[in-house]
Amino acid sequence: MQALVAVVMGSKSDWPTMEAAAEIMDILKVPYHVEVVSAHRTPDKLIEFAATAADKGFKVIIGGAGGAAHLPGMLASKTRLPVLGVPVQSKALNGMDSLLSIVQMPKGIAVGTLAIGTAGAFNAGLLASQILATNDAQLAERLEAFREAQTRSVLDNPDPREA
Ligand code: RP5
Repeated sequence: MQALVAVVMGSKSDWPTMEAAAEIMDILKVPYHVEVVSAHRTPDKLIEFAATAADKGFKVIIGGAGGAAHLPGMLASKTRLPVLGVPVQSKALNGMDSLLSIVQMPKGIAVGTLAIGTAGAFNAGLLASQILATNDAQLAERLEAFREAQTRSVLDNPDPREA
C-alpha cells in the first residue's frame, strides 16, 4: 500500500519516541514509512529525501529530532508537503533545545511543531491523520470513533483512585 506519511528521525535513538506516531497511525490504519534521515550526519540524503517526497506519493512528513534539531526545518525547506516537527527529549536539556530549534522557524518556511517527547510524536501521527482525513471520509470516521472511545474511557472511569 502506498505510504502517505513519512516518519523520519535523526537517529535510531529517536525511535522509542517516534514509535508513538506509528502507534496511532496503526490504530487509524494510515499507511506510513519510517526511516532515519539525519540533518547533520546524512545531509545529502536529507535534501534528496525532502526534494522527492511529494513525487513518491507522501502527503505529510513527520520529522523527529533532538538537540540541535534541524531536521524538520531543513525538510520543510525542500518540500511543499506539510512538515510536522517532533522535539525529542534530549538528555542534557530535557528537550528544550529540541523544541526551540524546531519551533522558531523564520518567516516563509512553515513547520508545525508538536510537544516534546512521546505525546508530541503521538499527536504528530494524529494530526497527520486529521490532515489526510480532510480528503478521506473513511479515515474521518475512524478518527471520530477513536475520539469517541477516548471520551468514553474517561467518562466511564471517573474515580482517580482507580486504575
Ligand atoms: C539528533 O541527535 C537525533 O535526532 C537524536 O535525537 C540526537 C542524538 O543522536 P544519537 O547520538 O543518539 O544518535 O540528531
